[in-house]
Amino acid sequence: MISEKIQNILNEQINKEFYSAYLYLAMSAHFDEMGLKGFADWTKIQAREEVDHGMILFDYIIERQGRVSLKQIEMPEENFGNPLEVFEKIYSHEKYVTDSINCVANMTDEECDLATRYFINWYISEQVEEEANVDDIIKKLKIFGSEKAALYHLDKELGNREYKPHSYNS
Ligand code: OFO
Repeated sequence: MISEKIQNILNEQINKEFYSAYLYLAMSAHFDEMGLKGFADWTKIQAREEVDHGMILFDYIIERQGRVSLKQIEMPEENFGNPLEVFEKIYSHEKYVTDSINCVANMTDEECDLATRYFINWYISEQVEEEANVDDIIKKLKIFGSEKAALYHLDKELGNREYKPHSYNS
């Protein structure tokens, strides 16, 4: 069984993951309006991954005989700017999520909860991957994001992303 402190922080993390899904969906709609279908697909797939992140936490709380408590999801903004501005917002959001996951890890140490510490390691690795992927796209956008032909090709490249359901052990 998990402690109340761990239960609370995991429930807060569920909310942050579902907010992330909302944010990426809003960004996807924004890209769609701009006619950037590949960017729209990439962010829509990211939204689905964020739902997976939330559901893994949801299932874990239940598995550990805790109580899931779903909080209100904040409304995301709707005006994100050009592709580089959107990805810079994504990067700073993911850094915020990384900090939040690190706080969960710290709390598992404080509570001597080794099972949750082991569980949260998956999220720590996932954040490393997410920040790196976004940084890679930001670098490309900084180099040639203002050239229409290059943006067209990047849009095609991002459109190749495929959704792979995330689960705790994969
Ligand atoms: Fe759930 O990793 Fe992004 O926010």
